[in-house]
Amino acid sequence: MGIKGLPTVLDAHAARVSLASCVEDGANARAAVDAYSWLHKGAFACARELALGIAPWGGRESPYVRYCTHRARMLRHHGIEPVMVFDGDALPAKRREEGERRRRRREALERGRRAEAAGDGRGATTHFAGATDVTPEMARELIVALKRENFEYVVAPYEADAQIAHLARTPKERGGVDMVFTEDSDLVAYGCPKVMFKLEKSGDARQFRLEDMLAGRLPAATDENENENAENAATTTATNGTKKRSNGNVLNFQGWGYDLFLDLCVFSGCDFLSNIPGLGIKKMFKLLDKHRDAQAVFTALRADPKINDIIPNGYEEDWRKARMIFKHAVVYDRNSHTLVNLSPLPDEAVFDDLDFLGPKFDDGQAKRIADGELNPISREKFEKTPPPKARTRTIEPVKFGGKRKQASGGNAAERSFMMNFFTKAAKKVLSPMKKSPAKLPTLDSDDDDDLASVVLACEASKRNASIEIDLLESDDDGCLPGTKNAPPAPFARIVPSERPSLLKQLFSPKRRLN
Ligand code: D5M
Ligand code: MN
Repeated sequence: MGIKGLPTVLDAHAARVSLASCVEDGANARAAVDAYSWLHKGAFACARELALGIAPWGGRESPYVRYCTHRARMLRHHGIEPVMVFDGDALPAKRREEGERRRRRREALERGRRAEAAGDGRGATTHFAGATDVTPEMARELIVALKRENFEYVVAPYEADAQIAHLARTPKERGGVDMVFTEDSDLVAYGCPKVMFKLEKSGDARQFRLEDMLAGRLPAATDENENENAENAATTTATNGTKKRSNGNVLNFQGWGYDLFLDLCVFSGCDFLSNIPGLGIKKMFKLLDKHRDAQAVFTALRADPKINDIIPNGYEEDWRKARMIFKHAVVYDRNSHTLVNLSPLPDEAVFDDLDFLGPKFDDGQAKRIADGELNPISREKFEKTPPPKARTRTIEPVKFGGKRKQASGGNAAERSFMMNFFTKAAKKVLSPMKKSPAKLPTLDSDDDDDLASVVLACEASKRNASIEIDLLESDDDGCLPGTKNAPPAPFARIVPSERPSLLKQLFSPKRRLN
């Protein structure tokens, strides 16, 4: 997934921000969300149920739908209107990658089943997480839920990444967006100017700006960023003007343009083309930084007999095609209701057949796909999904980190933990509707897709321990109907029979601070 080695490079150029702080001009911010990246996160936590084909949530909203709608509401709460963007059909160039992913999922499922049969709950859950697949039917379930709350969405004809890049290039008054939420480094390769990674339930995320990276600017040093980027200190200049020491781990893109950066992405290895064996992002960065021209780099590589021998047949042509996908993939334009290229094709036709960009098809059909009416792969009408059963409790308005500003001291992870604790504690007092026994504030990982918590949940269910469901700081009592005392529960955490002190939990050295 994504560009090989790029996430580490980007992370050094990203800064931790709160959602509240990244809304410029006060209001009306819009963000495209890579819906499958959220669906994957939501699905991880019920990976075992999905793998075994069981759905303890019955006819009610699934955990992955609830995960996504909760996050969408969180963005809306902070003044960022999300546009959920779904993947469509696979591009021909991605078939190899998709086949590889299918094989890995099948193997993980097999290993999970074996572990389950051997009574290894922890191992099984880990493997099942690796087997998690998100299907168009799951996406459709989410679309139905999004419609109910008037969230915008669009299903791409092909890659959601290109569709998101299209939204990022569209003027806001015509439905464009200011930023993008994803976990996929491809979005940067597609040229999205502002990409938010690692959105946490606290409302913090890691913000990356392409323009800053290409200007050789690092985000301003704060305690948090210092910690997070410590290993990546570099010769780049921080936005606050301070020089950073180089240890060679940060790539300084000063003087690079987007086109050269895209050359690097394609050379480094992407979903459409593997890298030349032995030549990863750092080596290719050095070569491109020296020659500043992809053709000159090809010439240099071919001039070395050892490298020349290992360059796969047809590599240059495949490289050009892969690069063209990032610039000219076929996307759906919601204004003209037609399929268009992400950016206009060059005047002189480079290839006779441009189907590798995504074969164009009937605009009317593309619209019905975009609207979530047709399955984007089979192009058949989706079966009607029955509405989820009504909840039994009054839904309280969701509060997202409402007390955040009052927090002081500690780093963001500690603060967000404390905020989670306080919002939960406050909910307990303010919510007389709650029938469940008072809950122990659990140690929330900032990263709620943390596999460890999934493993923990599975362990709990195996041991028939009592389970506290921590479904994304859910908007009702957090329990999936019918799951009280009933394992296995998605997003569950163990409520230990012996309550460790809160302070002990908070300052435990085992607690990972992001
Ligand atoms: O991936 C589509 C989206 O789905 C992208 O946001 C990443 C996410 N994805 C895909 N596979 C996985 C796994 N195995 N884990 C977590 N997230 C995943 P794309 O690479 O664009 O096809
Ligand atoms: Mn991608």
